[in-house]
Amino acid sequence: MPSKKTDAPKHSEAAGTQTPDRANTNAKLQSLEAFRSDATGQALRTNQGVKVADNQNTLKAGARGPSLLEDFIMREKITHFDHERIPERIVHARGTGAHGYFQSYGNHAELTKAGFLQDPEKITPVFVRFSTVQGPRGSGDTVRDVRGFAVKFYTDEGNFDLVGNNMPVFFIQDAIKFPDFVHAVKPEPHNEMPTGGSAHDTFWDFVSLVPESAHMVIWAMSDRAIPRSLRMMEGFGVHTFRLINAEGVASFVKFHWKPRQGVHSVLWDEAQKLAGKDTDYHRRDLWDAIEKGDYPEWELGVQIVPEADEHKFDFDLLDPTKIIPEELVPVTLLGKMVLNRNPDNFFAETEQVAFCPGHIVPGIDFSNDPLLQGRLFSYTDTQISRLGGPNFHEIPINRPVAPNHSSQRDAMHRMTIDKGRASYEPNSIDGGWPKETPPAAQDGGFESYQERIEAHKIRQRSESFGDHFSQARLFFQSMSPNEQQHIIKAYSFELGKVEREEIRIREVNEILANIDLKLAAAVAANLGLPAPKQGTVQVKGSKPAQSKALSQMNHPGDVGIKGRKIAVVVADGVDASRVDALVKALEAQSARPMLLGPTSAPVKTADGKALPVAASIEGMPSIMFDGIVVPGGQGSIDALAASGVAKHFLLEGYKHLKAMLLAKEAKALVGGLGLKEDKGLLLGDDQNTVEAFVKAVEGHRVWEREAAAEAIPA
Ligand code: HDE
Repeated sequence: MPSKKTDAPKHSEAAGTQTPDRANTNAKLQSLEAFRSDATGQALRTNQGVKVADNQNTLKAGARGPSLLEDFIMREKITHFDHERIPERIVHARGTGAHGYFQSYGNHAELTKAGFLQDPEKITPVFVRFSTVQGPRGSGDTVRDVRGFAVKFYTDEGNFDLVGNNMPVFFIQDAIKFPDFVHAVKPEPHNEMPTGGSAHDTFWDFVSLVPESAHMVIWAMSDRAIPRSLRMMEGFGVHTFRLINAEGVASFVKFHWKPRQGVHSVLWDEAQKLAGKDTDYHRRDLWDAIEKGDYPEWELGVQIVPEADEHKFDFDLLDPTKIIPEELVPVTLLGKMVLNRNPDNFFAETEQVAFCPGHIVPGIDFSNDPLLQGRLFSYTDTQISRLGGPNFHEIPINRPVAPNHSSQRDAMHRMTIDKGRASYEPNSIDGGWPKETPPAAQDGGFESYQERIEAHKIRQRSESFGDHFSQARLFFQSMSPNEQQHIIKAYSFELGKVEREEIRIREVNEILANIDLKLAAAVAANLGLPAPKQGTVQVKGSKPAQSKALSQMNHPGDVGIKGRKIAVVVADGVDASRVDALVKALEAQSARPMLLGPTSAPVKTADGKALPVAASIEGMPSIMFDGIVVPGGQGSIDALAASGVAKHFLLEGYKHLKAMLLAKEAKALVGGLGLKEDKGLLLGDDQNTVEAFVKAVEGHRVWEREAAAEAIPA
């Protein structure tokens, strides 16, 4: 990976182990949260604190009589219930959150004076919210979409929100186009369809008319849009920001989150099935991993560009449709984030958390990216209607751990009781407090970076934002052959759902042909359109022409198979000792094996004992697992061979390129299903075969199998 670390890496926590520090860290973090409430052992009361004697019956005139208006207990309860919902987010409505902490790898004072990046001993609490963009709150987790990756750092100098996505670019270059883009991608206005996806006319109409979207759209058609897990996504700040050190020297930076779990996706067929079989697939995966102690970790990195090099690139650093290829500027790792605690209450925390790219701390500043500049306005504005007024910063999940005193007063839902009479500044009545703090090297007041600007007031797009295709081409050409095929299929699937042929033709001829003629020809063939012979614009191409960091194949992660879910499929007649040995071997690798039977009832082992299972194969189909194990015992194999559901389970696992380990007795079953032994379909349960299986799970999917798996029914 073309990343480099400053200071020594702090991977002291080996996969699956807990350091003694962890309990301490959690205790420290929770001591900052005096507002958590626990009702254990407490009386049920009204909102006015009155103890309730009967929570089962409304006050009535006689047991069979009418209800009485005077029942303040029932009215209070129902009134509160009637107002339980708040408006969902306009975009990113579907989300899931987790608490954790950030720790710097060293002192990065040469880069920034931000305190949380100065001291490797300092633990900064964080709250992260991952989200999809298009769908409403109740929509499926695995739809093809961009994922939000928003992190709130509760630093002791104030909150810093890094409100990013799992893709490093965006659809548009100027904030004024955001409502148009969102109206186009959201469900269509006449019938509110489709939920959670971009495969419809208005989206493709817009993006085929707006070539600046080409780069982001190809990311959205890639496997990045269907992550295997929220734990296995990269995160990006997208815009160029500034970091400023104590001497006032600024550098441009792009923020990156690199997951130690690797960057992995599901296949499109899996994504679609999961959306039906388990709408909550991603949130459940994150929740379970944290509950089981498989804490996901990301490293925070930056690409650093000295101010003097601002114009050194053949794209504009201020253009949010561009990446800086890592070959040109490697990622310097600054610290790590660990997610180690699930929220206590979804609404109070995940729903009420309010992010804003404008929440920054001394040592960090913005660039003039016109998309970022628009966002600085939008987020606070939207919180006011979503959370009911300008005091949303007082909701516990949004409160800074840094002290907060100002002359702001009143408004809806004010919770602070401000003492003193002077709610203005300057004042002499309250001794002049609270007072300004002049900027300083450390712990000073916030000071904006002084940038010299000499310009006309003008509505214009900079010419340096004009190249829309070079980096889309770079992306496509950096993909592995499997990934390229997935992209071709995604465009073909989505455009195949577009009703208007003129939109399909425009996308193929005026967008795809400018990205890559082979891509355009393949999609055109799938749509029954003629292949374009040439593009519509001159594309200068990107240097380098390929970038390794763009392909997921180059992000395997470094935690082995920790936290990977393995289905262990058993039936009556299974050999208990072989099951036990396999489960132990997998657990030794910190994987999560789960026993599945024909039903949820225990199976009977070959020696006549009852073996409990966690679920039935019908309830937990193979799409929910990373690997499949079928232990021996002829009776068990025969029973599975006679079960349509079990055979479908194995066929689907094979089709989805999963690693599969089957006992030797299953050879005939495997052959009968038309499955072929390969690097990831292994027969046997000796140590070497188990090791090969572990390796195959680590590889995420058996990519070599993809062509052979085409013939297997979906
Ligand atoms: Fe957002 N975006 N956005 N966005 N965005 C919102 O804020 C907006 C953009 C992102 O988990 C909203 O609180 C504008 C880029 C995330 O709560 C809203 C523009 C990136 C989240 C809004 C953008 C993002 C949001 C809706 C173009 C990646 C979810 C609710 C100028 C860098 C945060 C809310 C969470 C949410 C506006 C573009 C990321 C309406 C105007 C680019 C992760 O204010």
